[in-house]
Amino acid sequence: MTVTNKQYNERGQKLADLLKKRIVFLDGAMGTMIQKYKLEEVDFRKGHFEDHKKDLKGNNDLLSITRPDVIKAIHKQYLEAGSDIIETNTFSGTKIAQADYSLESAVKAINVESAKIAKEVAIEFMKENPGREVFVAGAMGPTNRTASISPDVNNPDFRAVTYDELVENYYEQAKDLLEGGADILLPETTFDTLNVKAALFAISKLQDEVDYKIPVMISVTITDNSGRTLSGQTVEAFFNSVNHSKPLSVGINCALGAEEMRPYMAELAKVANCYTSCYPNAGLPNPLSETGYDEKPEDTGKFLRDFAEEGFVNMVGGCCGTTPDHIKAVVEAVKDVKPREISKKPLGTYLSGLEPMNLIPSQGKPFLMVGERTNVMGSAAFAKLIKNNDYNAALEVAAQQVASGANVIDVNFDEGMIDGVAAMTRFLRLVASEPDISKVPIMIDSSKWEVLEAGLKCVQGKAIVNSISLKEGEEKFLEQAKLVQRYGAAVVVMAFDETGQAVEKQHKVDICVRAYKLLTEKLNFDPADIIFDPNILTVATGIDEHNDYAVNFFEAVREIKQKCPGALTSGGVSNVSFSFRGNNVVREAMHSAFLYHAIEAGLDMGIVNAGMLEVYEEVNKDLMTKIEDVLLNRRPDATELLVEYAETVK
Ligand code: THG
Repeated sequence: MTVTNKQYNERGQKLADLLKKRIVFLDGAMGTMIQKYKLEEVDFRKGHFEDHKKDLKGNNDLLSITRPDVIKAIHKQYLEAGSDIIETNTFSGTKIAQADYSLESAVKAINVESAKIAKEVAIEFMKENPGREVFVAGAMGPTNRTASISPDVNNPDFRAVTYDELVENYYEQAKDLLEGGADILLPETTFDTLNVKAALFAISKLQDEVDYKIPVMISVTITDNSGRTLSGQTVEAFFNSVNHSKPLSVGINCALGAEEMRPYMAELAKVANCYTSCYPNAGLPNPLSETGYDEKPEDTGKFLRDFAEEGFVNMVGGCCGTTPDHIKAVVEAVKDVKPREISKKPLGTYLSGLEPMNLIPSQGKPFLMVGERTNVMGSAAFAKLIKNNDYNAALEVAAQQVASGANVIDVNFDEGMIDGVAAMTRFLRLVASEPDISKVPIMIDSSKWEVLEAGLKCVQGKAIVNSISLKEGEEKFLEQAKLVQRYGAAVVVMAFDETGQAVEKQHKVDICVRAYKLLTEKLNFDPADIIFDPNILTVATGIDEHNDYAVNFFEAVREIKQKCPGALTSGGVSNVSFSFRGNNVVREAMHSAFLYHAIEAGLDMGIVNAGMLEVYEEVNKDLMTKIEDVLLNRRPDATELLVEYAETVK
């Protein structure tokens, strides 16, 4: 993630200046152009891979090494056609992708050489064309493996690639592209958001190691008219998943022609608070045409002009099937249209599963219900299913929570007999293949950092980490928070500090204010991604010191909302009623009364048993009075009276 205080270097600044002035032009397809050279097996081997055991024809990235003359000529043609940005010939420049050819060893050279030759062409072009500023974008393809989809239908929790492998591959590629001279990094043709999140994680690591701000452009592929990525996300859900990286631009490329992309570009333009890009294919594939695509340059130009006039785009270019003629036509059609104005996103918390889940205060945000039942600590039944390895039935629990109205599901495997990392990984991978569950964001719940991290490596959406705290001091807290930010999640911060769990209102508030300052000042953490949990503790226990526990929570919420602008508050609601275990009538009524007062104080979300909440107004008046006497600590004998009453409604 490039949340950094560093400044762009000279190239990045020039690009930023250009984007303020006008629509910027990308190049067109590399593959289509390579095809025109009618290259043979020898061309792919020339001087470097002569004795390689596998066929190399079609491994286009190698041409940067074996036929740099061809790749340079193509770059040059695009610049002459009017492209401001050319993409390096590195779509498959990862060990994962090169494994198909047993050419993992060529990856470094592919990236460094490709960036070098693109840069050479760009520099030469600028010399010959004073006044033109052109840029090199280091292309980072999606690889040929998906991190959130199983390639084996009979084995839905199998993955052909892990998040860690992707991070390692992308880190290497990004570093080598910069070393070769790329001005921009461009993870593109994203069909699985988890893959691109791994790329963004890698870029964020690299960002720490370079002394300027790296411009990052992200491009997603909307596979068909469902308007979703291959991994099932809508455009807005995707945007919410990647916006933590503070990209220069987010756009759409490949799979569709401009005409089919229109509704998705419209949607993206509406939600993106950064620049937008669009580089469509030359229409839909036509197997009868020579290049596989047959949209005429004028038509691509016409469609993209419409996008420009509608204010959908800041950058346009072409993907599969497009040629320098297409780019020329696009430039001609679009050059005098003013660039899109970046949308101002209202302050809010923007989460996602397959679908977006936005909490926007200025738009009357809803109270978010987080389903509590997929928690081995909170449900004996769920724990039993996990221990018995009955993951199908465990998924059913999650589906029921969502069907009952949970807007998010809390997932927890903290139990001595369960391998938390393995269970979290397996469960979340299975959840990923159930759209009825994975449409909502996930709250990854554990007291163990390694389990939280295992969960973060499985979710393509913008998730919530539950939780971190100051329990082990500031250094650990900030270290974990920085990682949460890099993974692109929101975070629950519990009101714990070095002295333990906060019980009194003032202690709760002080911890949250301290955490807020640390997160926003030291890490530039988005306040809307911070969710404070000031500890819902059990009342009516018979111990006098517990009588103010609910009041302390309500008052802490009220003050935290004031002192930590933009941050949210949450709590585990069912904790409050533990002393009435076994008496669901009293518990459910107590939960609804608790929520009524907590929401009034400003609570934004609660972990609840979705579908098992009494409607406040419908609770028996006598019971409600006794419950509120307890919650609001209105009389010294409140507990006694409620316990007495509870006996009658068991
Ligand atoms: N804050 C945050 N996270 C949390 C909590 C919190 N996560 C866990 C917990 N507290 C919230 N989740 C639950 C889930 C279930 C119950 C309570 C809290 C619960 N379960 C019944 C019981 O134990 O009696 C059900 C028993 C059963 O069905 O077996 O009450 O505070 N950030």
